[in-house]
Amino acid sequence: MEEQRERLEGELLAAIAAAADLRALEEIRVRALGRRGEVTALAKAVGRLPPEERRAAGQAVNALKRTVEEAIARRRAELERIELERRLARERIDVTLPPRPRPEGRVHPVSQVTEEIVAILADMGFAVAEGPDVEDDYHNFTALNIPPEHPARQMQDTFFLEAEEEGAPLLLRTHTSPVQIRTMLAGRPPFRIIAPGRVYRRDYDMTHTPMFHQVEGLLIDRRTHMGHLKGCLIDFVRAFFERDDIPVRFRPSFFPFTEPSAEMDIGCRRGKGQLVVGAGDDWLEILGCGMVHPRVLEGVGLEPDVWQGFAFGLGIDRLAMLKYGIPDLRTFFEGDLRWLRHYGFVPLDIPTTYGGLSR
Ligand code: 2NL
Repeated sequence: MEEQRERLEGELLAAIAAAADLRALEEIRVRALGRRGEVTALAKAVGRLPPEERRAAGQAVNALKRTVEEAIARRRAELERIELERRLARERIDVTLPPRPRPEGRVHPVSQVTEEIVAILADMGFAVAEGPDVEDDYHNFTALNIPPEHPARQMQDTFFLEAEEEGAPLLLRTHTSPVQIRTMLAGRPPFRIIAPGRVYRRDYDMTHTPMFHQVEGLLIDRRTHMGHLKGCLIDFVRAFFERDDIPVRFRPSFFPFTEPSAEMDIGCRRGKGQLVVGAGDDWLEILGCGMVHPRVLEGVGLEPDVWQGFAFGLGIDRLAMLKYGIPDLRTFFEGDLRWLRHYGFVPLDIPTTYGGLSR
């Protein structure tokens, strides 16, 4: 039996040393120390020896078991270390490699400029209001004191939908004023709202597209006067063009829904087919405005002796062309990705409250 033990020890230690990986080592462990393992069998055989031999033989088999267990534990630690080193070598990454380019969209100049305008006016306390693009005659015209014979109502300006029933056909809104009418009809004064959105007119050339974008503002409160209108709009254009020395002037004008009405110009310089805003001895019209007409106030149930207000309207697309030097309005809506890559903005370039960009 002693002979058998020595042979087994030699074989097992050699096999353990030669085990190439953890799985091979585990197989050896089961073959030696498992329930039907060779060392286990030897231990069982001790019980069948004559009593005087058992003690020495038992101690020898126990010693063999310990020797084999220790050899397996050492080999396991060694194999684990080798495996770890192999993985560290194999999985090494080169942190100096350039990142993979990710496809990234651009923000359309109209969206960018809308966000800039909204950010400035929201800072002054205006809330954004929205409404439907498909409107009716009352909200788009009548409530705004636009009489039936007014040229703005006629076929060449307005897109009318095919009438489904008798009566006035629905139409595509020609300005965002109906949003403000709806807001005033639904709520109670004071009001301080802006309505950005798409508007539609039958027109198409270098500077007109049948769909374009507008922001209108409306403020209704007690004892509101033209000084409030001027202060608000001067602050607005200076924040928008990011120049606080920009020259401004108000010229008398006419809109059916305001009285008095005005147009606001900013200083500019023209020459060699280019236009520089914010300086020079020439003027550029940028928005229309006025004090809300008493008939408009009465129409939405407000008493003109108690509540007054001012309103303004501006074209977003034209302001985008001016601020970012885009020459042809028609290119805005062609959906050309090369155009968008050139004129578009990096996402998350959020306008700040003072009118600039965050970078
Ligand atoms: C322009 C002129 C303007 C308004 C829009 C308005 C709205 C209500 C009542 C009174 Cl609900 N007025 N809006 C007022 C003055 C001018 O727009 O040239 N826009 C491009």
